[in-house]
Amino acid sequence: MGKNTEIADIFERIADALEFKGELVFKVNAYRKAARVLREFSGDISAIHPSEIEGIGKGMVEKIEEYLKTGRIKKYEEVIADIPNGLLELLNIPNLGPKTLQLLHKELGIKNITDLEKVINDGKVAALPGMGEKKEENIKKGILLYKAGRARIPLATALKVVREVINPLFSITESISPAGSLRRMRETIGDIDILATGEKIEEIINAFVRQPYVKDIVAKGDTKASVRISYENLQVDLRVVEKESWGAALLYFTGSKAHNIKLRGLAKDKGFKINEYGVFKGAKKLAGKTEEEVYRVLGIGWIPPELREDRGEIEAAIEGRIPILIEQKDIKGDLHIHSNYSDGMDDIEKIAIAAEKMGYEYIGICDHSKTSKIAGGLDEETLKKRNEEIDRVQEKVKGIKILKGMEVDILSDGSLDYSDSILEKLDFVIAAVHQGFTKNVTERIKKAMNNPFVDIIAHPTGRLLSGREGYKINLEEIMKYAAKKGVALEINASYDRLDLNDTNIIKAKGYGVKFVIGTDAHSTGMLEDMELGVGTARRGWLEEKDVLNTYRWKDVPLRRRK
Ligand code: DGT
Ligand code: CA
Ligand code: CA
Repeated sequence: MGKNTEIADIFERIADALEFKGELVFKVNAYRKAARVLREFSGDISAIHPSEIEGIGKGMVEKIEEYLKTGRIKKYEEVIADIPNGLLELLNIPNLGPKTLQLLHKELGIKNITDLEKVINDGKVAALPGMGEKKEENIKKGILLYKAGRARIPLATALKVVREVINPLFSITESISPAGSLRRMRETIGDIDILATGEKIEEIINAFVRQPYVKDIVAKGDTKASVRISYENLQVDLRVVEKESWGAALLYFTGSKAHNIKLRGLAKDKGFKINEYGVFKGAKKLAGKTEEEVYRVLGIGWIPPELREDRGEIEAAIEGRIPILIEQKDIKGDLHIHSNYSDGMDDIEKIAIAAEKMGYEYIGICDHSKTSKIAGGLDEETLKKRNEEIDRVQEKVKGIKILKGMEVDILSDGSLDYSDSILEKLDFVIAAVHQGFTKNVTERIKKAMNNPFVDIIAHPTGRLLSGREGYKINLEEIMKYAAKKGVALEINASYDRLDLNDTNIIKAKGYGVKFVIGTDAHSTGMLEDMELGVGTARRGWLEEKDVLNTYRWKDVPLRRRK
């Protein structure tokens, strides 16, 4: 929401426009990279000289200065001058690249999604040179994914926003908390719900709607308000409730709806009534001040929000078997971090220092292997150099153990991208599918698991929240095989992945699978995605012992140690 994000957005749009126009890849990427650096940068960009930010080139510095001075970037206005409004937005549709978009625009005159849907339904796209039925079908699928994705925002974005909204209200409220799907840590969020309590209700509501990032006030009453904020046009709802009903209201507005309905049934069986004000027997209020109190009068213990999906949690609570869920503080290390030896932005020393500050005991530097050329994959020679660099940094940074890992490609025949003699020497290996998403993927992953030096399978389904369906696989077969071979499955915590997701984690745990939560960080800022992975693991009912990177390094039960 700050200037950094505004400039990053413009840089992204310049990159889209250049790509649409068929500009050289390195020029396009320069803007994308600068956008990424700006998003990661946590300071106030107007307070420093932009050239002080690492990774921002001279040309970009000039454009940032221009924006800070004039509020615009001329280059942006130039490149979009001859592109119709809204056309570039279509580049967010999966399976629709800039070249195809250019073709559809030129030949069929499409300017927006409605045009696009129409020409597809009329079969005009398949008839274009170089297109065909299959490509048309893929774009059609992409539109569906795009529409489904647009309606909801990623958890990571919602968490960032809710913190900015809540922080300025802390001092004037007695309690304030996210509610709804955000508190339950769902992977995507429809709208953001916030609940507060405090003496000065009017002051709280007024402070909320007067925040600088509020674009529109959608509704404003005595105890609640809804606003649209400038960031991604999101809607945020705030309700202020009486102290006496804080727990009942928090429970009600956290949901899920299915969980609430089950609870209502439980209350009814006892002859009680439950609503957002409390639990009542006739006119007598039995509970409402805290969530614990509400659950207690219903005869059960407190249920963590991440479990409240009516997936058996109420039955489990009745029988006293709600698990003690894994927490962020249980995590002893992050085993999936890319350094600048492959496609990460930061050097090993910077990563080690950042991770040490987070309180980790160890980290696994995990770069791409040689076949992943676009991702800067390491050949054997470079891998050797990187490992020597790790030894050098380890001499300097002593408070954290730096492990030599690799994210090794599973090739089209299921073999691995390095020989066993190299894999054996690494501290651990994560195997990953990065190409051939539809070709024999189940068999390839199983074959990779036959290699005794494969400890972990990365992002097992390959789906992206922003709209990529993932590999064509039989996931259950992979889960069973992983359990049999003692290979851990990753919970990739990267904001766009969350893979495995909650429901797959529950299934995998049922087969006896163990897990590793890794951020797949490509910069030190992204190490914080661990929170998303832990939230997802909690939604998957995982306990500390289910997750290998909660162990001290010497005790981590890696497959190669068995
Ligand atoms: P979202 O926003 O689509 O990601 O999902 P939620 O779960 O945040 O849903 P939302 O914002 O519509 O409502 C927030 C909570 O309020 C929801 O989780 C449960 C509660 N709630 C809303 N409507 C109803 C309802 O009709 N009955 C009951 N029992 N609870 C409701
Ligand atoms: Ca909501
Ligand atoms: Ca809502």
